[in-house]
Amino acid sequence: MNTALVTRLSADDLKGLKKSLPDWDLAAGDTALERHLQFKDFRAAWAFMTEVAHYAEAVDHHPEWSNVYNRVAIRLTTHDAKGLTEKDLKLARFINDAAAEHQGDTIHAPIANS
Ligand code: H2B
Repeated sequence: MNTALVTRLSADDLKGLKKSLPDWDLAAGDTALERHLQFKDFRAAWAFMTEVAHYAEAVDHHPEWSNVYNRVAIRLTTHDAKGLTEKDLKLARFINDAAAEHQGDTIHAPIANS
């Protein structure tokens, strides 16, 4: 296992996240990142999720997420490290690219299935 990847991010790393990942919010006592997205319709949301799912499976790092029609709520954390690691940042960047490709907009909702 690549230990550098499972080392939790430092307090300084966390401070930089507002700038490097502006669409994401720190959650769960700084142990997770969250992003809420809205797509044109279910088809677009599902296409986005499919792309992310294939990537997650390939890198063996999986999002906690839920979907209601055109909305997707995503939480990233590294279970093995009980907090945020580089793996979450990498997945967040991939998700940002996939969301842009599928025209997802950031929404501010407590949870997608509320
Ligand atoms: N995903 C996430 N988000 N965190 C993990 O710690 C994790 C994972 N661990 N996907 C992986 C799978 C682990 O359970 C397997 C055995 O490698």
